[in-house]
This record gives sequence, C-alpha cells and structure tokens, in this order.
Amino acid sequence: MFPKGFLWGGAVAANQCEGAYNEGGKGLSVQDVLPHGLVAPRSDGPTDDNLKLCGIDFYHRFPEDLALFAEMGFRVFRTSIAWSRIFPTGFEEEPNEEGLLFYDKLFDECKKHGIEPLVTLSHYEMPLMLAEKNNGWASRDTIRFFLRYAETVLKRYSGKVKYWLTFNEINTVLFAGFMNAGISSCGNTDKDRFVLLQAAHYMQTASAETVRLAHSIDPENKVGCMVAEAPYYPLTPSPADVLAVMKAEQETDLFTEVSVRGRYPYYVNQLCSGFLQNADITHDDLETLKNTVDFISLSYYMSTCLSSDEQKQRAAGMGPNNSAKNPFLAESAWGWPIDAGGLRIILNRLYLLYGKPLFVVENGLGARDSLQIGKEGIPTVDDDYRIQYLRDHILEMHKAIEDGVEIMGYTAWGCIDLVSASTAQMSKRYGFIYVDRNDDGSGSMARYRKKSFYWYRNVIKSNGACLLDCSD
Ligand code: BGP
Repeated sequence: MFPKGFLWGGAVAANQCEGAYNEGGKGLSVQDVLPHGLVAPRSDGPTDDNLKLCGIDFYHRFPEDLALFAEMGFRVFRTSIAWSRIFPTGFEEEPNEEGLLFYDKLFDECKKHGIEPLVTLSHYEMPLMLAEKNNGWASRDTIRFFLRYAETVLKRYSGKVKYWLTFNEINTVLFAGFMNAGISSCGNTDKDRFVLLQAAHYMQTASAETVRLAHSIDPENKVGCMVAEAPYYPLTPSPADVLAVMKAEQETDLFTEVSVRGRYPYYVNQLCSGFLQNADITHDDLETLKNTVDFISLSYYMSTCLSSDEQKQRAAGMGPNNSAKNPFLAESAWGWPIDAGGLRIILNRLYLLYGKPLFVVENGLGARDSLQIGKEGIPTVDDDYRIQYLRDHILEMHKAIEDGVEIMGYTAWGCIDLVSASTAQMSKRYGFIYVDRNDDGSGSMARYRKKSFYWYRNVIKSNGACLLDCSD
C-alpha cells in the first residue's frame, strides 16, 4: 500500500523528553527558563514548575523506550541533539565529551534495534548563554557557533546518522523568537519584524552551510529543512480573504523558497519593507544559500482559516497565524482544528511547488488520556480518538502518494508522552506509550502501552495495508 522502504516511526525532541537538564556537563538552554512554554514569559533561571527539567527522564530510560519503539516496528526515530549538551554555553572551543558520548549510546541503541535515527540539530533549544549574550540568532556570530556545533556532531556521528534536519519549524522564528531563536523581547513592530527576518537569514545561511558540510563529511548524508506547515483557507470567497491567504502562504513559503531554491523570492520586501536593501546579507551568504536541502520535512497538525476581518480571527494555539473558526472542522481539546484532508492538500502543494521528496516528521493529536486497568491487570489507555486521528491523517497521506507526491516517511509526533512545547504540560499527550507523570510533576515515570501502540504496530507491520480494513 505504501512504497517499499517507507520510513515509519515516531518523533520527539531532546528538550521535551530527556530531562537531566544539569547532568553530563550540559549547560542551560532556553527551554530551562521557559516553564510554561509559549503561554507565559521566561523565568530568570530553572524553576521547580518547569517539567522539561526532568522531562520523561529519557536521558536515563532511553534503552527501555527504544525497546518499546522497536516492538512497534519503528524503522526511523526522530530526535534532536541538545546543543547545550555538546557546547554548554555555546561559546566553548571544544565540545563536552560526556554529551557526545550520550548520543553515541543513543544512536548505537537505535542501530541495535535496526532503527534509523533522524536527527534535528536545533529543536527549540539553543544554549541560554548564547541567547543572553548574543541575543541568539539576532547576531551574525551565532552562525559561527552553530557551525562549530554542527560540524562536531556531523563528524562524530558520521556513519551512525544519515538523515539530518537543521532547524525545527524554522518559520516559527517569526512568532516564537525566544524559543526558536533565543531572541529576547521581540514584539510586533516593524523593527521587531526586521530583527526576526534578519535572524531567519542567519539561520538559513547556517542551515545551507550545514548542508554543504554534511555532504562533504559523508556524501550519503541527506539533509532536510523543517517547516511548520498548514494549508490556509479563506473564510469566505471575498478577494480580501483570499489575499490574506496569499500573504500567509508567502510568509511560510519564504522559508522553503530559500532552503529549497537557494534564493529570496520576489515578495520578501512585501513581508518587511526594504528588507533586502537594509538587511545584513552578504554576497558570500547568497553563495552559501545555493547549498540547498535534499528533502523538505514538515510538521502538520491543523489547517488555518483566514479572514481579512480582524474581529473574526482568534488565537489558534501554536499555529503560525491566528485562525478564524472553520465551521467545517472539529477541534482538539486545545482548540487545534482537526483536518486530515488538509494534509493531502499541503503535501500536494509543496510537491507542486518544489518537486522535492517530502517527509512528514510531526503529526498527532494532543489529548487528555485516562489510565485504566487493562487485561492481566496492566494499566493502559483506550485511546480510540488518537487512533481515529492518526488513521484519518495517514489515509490522506496515502491519497497524496496516489496523487503522485513523493513521501519518504512518517514519524508520529510524541510517540511517547512528553512535555508539550506550547503549554509545557504533561497532560497534553500524544504518545502510543503512556508515561506516568502529571502536570504537578508527580508520578512514577512508568511506561504503559496504550491501545494505539498495538494499532500502530499493525500499521507498520502491514506497511499501511491494514488501514483499509484494519481491526484495532
Ligand atoms: C511542534 C513542535 C514540537 C511539538 C508539537 C506539538 O510545533 O515542533 O516540539 O511539541 O508542535 O505541540 P505542543 O507540544 O505544543 O502540543
């Protein structure tokens, strides 16, 4: 049903699962001062209410977790390297060997189970010191520090890791400046927008140079960009609403244009007046940008409905734009519109625009689960709602494949429960595996297979064939 060799698996990020925030020589990262994700300001230092400090203790429990992933048949496991484990402040000349060893062990464990690692170099967590001293990616110097880190891990894990992503959801830098790019106090003025787009340019330059490095270190390496994608729908057929859609699309496409085509699109100055004339963009940068990615990876959670009427817009969780209420779609408990068909649309759109292989590296339903006693007295969760969400999305992805879109694989987000990025809660669960940890930090951290665990195992085992007549 799915192409032979389709990469089925799951995805996590270091900052949301590893914990051990001050072990193994790790320095503080921006996540260690974001106890409430995007919904509240940063703290001065690590605080007890920050669930990410312990995460789900993946740092100590990863062998057990990888064994569970292997039991589901994962062919790929997406995780990230915590930059601050390798360069604790970001400024060091030499890497922290203990941090490097941790990921050696992790990737070796993947190999033991025949699971291919897919590694994000920067998933919402630069070293805090680099953020505070350099204002993160607002500074050109950060390119140099990032490349030192990237080169170190590309060389170290050469032969162990073949699939790499540079920046997680690179386009969210425009609205999550601190979490994504370590930039402090960014508001909504034109000046702030300039700073964020300038930062995006530095990130893109670093990303393109990473592509070059990765290919020169090992020609087998495949490097992708990673973009938060959502199809945009006009709330009405009014030309003003359609224009609002066009503008929102340009804001996201800017990132794929630069990563995939290696140049700025004509409309960049519409996004920020005079940007190309006033920004710090050198001739060398423009040459570097020509090192384009091998594939496009994306997260997909929801579509976004836009109206030119500000009254009809409203905040839509973590979406890159505010969304108007789409009367045709149900929403998750966190108000994220549920739109499986939107995945087919966005996959077709990206393939039409770029003709590059696509990789769905995040998709899933954040929901409240209740643990109950299952057969033989073992706790489990009857998460039919999650199965339904994933089944619908995977089937739409399959339709996109039938449409002719080239898709390399699918990694379900938060394949094991972890701390949410936007709200920093444990109770917003995505996993096939339940982790006994609560929003107040209590819990044994024990792992339990949910109903969806067995369902996904069947999906992988049959390479998706069971989805048409799958019994749960
Ligand atoms: C993406 C992030 C992930 C992840 C996911 C779900 O934007 O790349 O890190 O967390 O969203 O979001 P949340 O955890 O806020 O539900």
